[in-house]
Amino acid sequence: MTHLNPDGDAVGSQLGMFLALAEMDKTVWALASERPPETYDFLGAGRLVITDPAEIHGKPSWIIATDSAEAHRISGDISRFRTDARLINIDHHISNPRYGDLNLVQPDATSSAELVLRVLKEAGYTPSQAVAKCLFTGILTDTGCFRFAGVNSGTLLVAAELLDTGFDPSEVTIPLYEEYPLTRVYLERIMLERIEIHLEGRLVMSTLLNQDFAALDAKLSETEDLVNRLREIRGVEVGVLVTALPDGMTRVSLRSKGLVNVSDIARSLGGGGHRRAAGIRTELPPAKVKEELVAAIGRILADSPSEATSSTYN
Ligand SMILES: [Mn+2]
Repeated sequence: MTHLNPDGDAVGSQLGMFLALAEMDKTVWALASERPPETYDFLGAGRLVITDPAEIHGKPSWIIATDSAEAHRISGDISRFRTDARLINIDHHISNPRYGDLNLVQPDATSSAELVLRVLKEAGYTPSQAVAKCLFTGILTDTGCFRFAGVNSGTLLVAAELLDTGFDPSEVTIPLYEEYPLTRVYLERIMLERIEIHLEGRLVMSTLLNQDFAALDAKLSETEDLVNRLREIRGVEVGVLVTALPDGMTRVSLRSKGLVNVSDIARSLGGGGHRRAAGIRTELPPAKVKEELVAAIGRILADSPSEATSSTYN
């Protein structure tokens, strides 16, 4: 299992664990409420993900959730198995309440994929190329290709170990970063056009509306990591992308350079995540969410004035 609206680490961790267990001759299913986004078709194994729990025969004795910060964020209906199976929670979100019967929650790991590899190795498993590609995908996407805070020599050593299985890394990097669909570029253009500068340039927000996706025939999954473009602006402490979803809910993606702990802010509005990357799904309308965020982030930044804010923006 992994989380709803899966990102690269979610898909990579789930498929990596799934393929490895299959290679170890375990009876295993990969279940989710939806197939992984097309972006990850290059991993191949995505087509093995089932969406109907009725396809699972017998009584699984274990459920493994990877990269899911909370039990209710797990994608796919596990309720019918929950009484017989024990739940293993493998994750690196600091907000994870350790909802499993067994928990491997390590907030200092830069990806869940790294933790999946650690568990598999403990079990005596040596990664195949197929599994290594899945886990490498998780590491690349959750570290912004080794750029984000938290990356250390350990991260690179894990990546090196995966590459030593012999796959060509361009099989991962090209589909992930060199082949964006045009619709994503258009979404990015809309996001950039709608930039709102707050708190003297230290908070940048933008909004995508349901109509934008309809007009472009774009998918929500195509916005993955677009919000990073907002954080990477000089002087910005927090970048926020607010997306109005078709079901009337509002999705908020927050990225921080580190001064503001966006995991705390997300939690105060019913979400969760990491210090520098967090998300919220809320019933509040976009305008209201933005108002709350300006207030909350403004309170934090008021305590840490920056010298650089006086003249850059007005
Ligand atoms: Mn992750």
